[in-house]
Amino acid sequence: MSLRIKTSDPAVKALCKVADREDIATVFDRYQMQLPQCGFGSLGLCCRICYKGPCRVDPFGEGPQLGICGADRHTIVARNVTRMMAAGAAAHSEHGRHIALAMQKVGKGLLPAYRIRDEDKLYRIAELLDIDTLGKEMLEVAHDVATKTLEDFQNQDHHKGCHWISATLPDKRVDLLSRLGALPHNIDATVSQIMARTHIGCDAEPKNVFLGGIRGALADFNGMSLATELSDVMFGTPSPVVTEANIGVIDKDAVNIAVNGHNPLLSEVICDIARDMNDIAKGAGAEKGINIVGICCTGNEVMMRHGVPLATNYLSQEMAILTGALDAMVVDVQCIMPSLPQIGNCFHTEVITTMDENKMQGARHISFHEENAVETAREVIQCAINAYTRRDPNKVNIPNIKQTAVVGFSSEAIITALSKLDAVDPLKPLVDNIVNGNIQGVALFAGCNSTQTVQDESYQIIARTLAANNVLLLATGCGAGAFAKHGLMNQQATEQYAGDSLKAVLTQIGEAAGLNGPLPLVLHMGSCVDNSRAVTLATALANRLGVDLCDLPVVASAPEAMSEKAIAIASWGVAIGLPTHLGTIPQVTGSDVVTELMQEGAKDLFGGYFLVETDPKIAGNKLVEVIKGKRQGLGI
Ligand code: NFS
Ligand code: SF4
Repeated sequence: MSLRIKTSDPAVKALCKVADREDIATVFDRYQMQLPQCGFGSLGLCCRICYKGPCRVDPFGEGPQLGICGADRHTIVARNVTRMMAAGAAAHSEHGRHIALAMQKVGKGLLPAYRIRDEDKLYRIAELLDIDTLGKEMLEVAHDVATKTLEDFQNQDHHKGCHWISATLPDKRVDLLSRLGALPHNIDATVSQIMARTHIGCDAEPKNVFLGGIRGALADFNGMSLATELSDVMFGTPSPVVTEANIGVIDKDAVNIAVNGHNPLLSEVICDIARDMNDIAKGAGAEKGINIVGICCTGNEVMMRHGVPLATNYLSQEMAILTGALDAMVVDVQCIMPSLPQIGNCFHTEVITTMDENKMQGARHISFHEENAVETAREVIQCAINAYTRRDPNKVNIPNIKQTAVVGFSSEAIITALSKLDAVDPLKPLVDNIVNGNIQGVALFAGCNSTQTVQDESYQIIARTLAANNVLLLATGCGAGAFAKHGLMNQQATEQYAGDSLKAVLTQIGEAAGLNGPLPLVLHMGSCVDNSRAVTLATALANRLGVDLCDLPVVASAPEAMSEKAIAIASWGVAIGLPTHLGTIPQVTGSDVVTELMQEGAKDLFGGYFLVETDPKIAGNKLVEVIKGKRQGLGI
């Protein structure tokens, strides 16, 4: 079994045994059934853009070299990867739009389930977006901030860029992107344009197609920035909180509800209402009342804001049901496995979809709208309590595996911690330690889990290599989940793995911030949309040093990139100037033109580039070298 189950997570290994015993197929079994995976698809050489196809280009040069319409390998590969960037941008930006529209309604007093929880941040954003606040009520300001944000979905003037990109990236970078024609003027229009230009018989010049894709990736960045920032205003800006992660957070004596997906609009209200309904759960026999646990990015959202424990990350979401003690899994949007309802059927677990545009066969659907948020949350929780009464104690098997995780390091939280060292100039201690080399550089881990690798393994190996070399580590998304589950987001990990000078700095900041010890080895910045938090920090550093982002000793790594969203994130990472490691091979290698464009070509244009390396040990060392090179460039 160990060969078949591609994971490094002991809890997942334990639960796969249950799946075997009960003859339940999991993601790992379905992966095996797909082998060998199609070579044309893996290289990006299969085109299904029109019904004359599918067309495939022979990678060895022996069979056909052109699709029926005449498209060659470079056009086909460029169109495929560019469409992925657009899909990623659409996904993040839909999430952002949903939050912005909700905030607009909050501003009008129309959504009693929500309020403005971080007024300071609201006013800071208003200033950033150039919104006049004089003489306005707070709710009016919220309405105006949301309305101006929504202009990023509506502006038709090509000469005006999106507000959030201009507000978050260094001016130097915005100028460069503008000169390259890579700045989106409108998220929706950019996504539409990519779909249009990659239709049969349109843009067939691979570089032009790819650069159009980069504009889509920057639209993705804009969408996630606004999602992150407005979420903080409505739900609170994260600050450090101690919690636990991995499957052992499911409690046999409680009604267990997992929130899975991405958008905090529903999960926030579920957390609120669960407190009120605890007694009902106890009345149904659950000694400890209601236990909310998180999965994927919704998990990250509620973990960083409320300390809700994280059950698991993307690849192992099915495992939560296999414990036999999960009473309901409530999902919203994105990265939710369609297999969940079938696995739920083998147990008593209710799998509940909530978004009208995201349903699953076999799941119960309870339609969520911000206007009925409280009623929906009550119905969902009641459903879980009812399911609890049907739980079969003989089927309960919760591996007692969990780790302490200190999470919630928003850029504001990091600055607050630093201000304990220098209240007047909080960035100074960080800048000084980077300049003097105590901190060699910064690495942001982002992205998913994938069956192409061993779940969570590369994250740990690369992080340990970087930490030993005194690189400060940040993480989001399922990468953050991996670190939390494997005990790399706590103080012991800093003691164990950080290089001496990094340890000294983390200890100094942690002690000053009242943590009685160092900061955790990996700082949890949140969900995938929260990658923008890392950019905020990097921009502050760049501005402080008077350089552009591509000059900083800052790298990104997505060891298990999988989703279209991850492709979009990695692509804007490159576009804003970051060397960006991918641990899975992108489906572009069928075209040397596109492959070159993503590496040397991108480096010439943006300063950032893709670094593809599947071996985590080598990847870690390469990233250390990249950081050293950047330091040399800065003369530090
Ligand atoms: Ni990001 Fe979050 Fe996870 Fe990948 Fe999916 S949950 S938005 S896409 S799999 S990190
Ligand atoms: Fe084939 Fe061209 Fe149609 Fe693609 S767009 S499927 S290459 S004919």
